[in-house]
Amino acid sequence: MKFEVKDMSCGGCARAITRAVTGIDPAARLDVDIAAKIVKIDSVMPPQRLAAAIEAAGFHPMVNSPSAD
Ligand SMILES: [Cu+2]
Repeated sequence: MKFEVKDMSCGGCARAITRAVTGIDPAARLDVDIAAKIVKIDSVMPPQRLAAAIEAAGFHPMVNSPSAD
């Protein structure tokens, strides 16, 4: 699952997002690219749950689909 998080701007944001996601799925693996504003998540949780957790941390994730630009 890949999200674009445009309002993520620093390591603090990345940590907050990581905490939010591992809060709902402790086994989740994240790959955060702050410069590209992309968060890749390997998790058993459905995408909408992951997005909701990121939103609850104060960010605005968008599903990054390769077919939409
Ligand atoms: Cu930040």
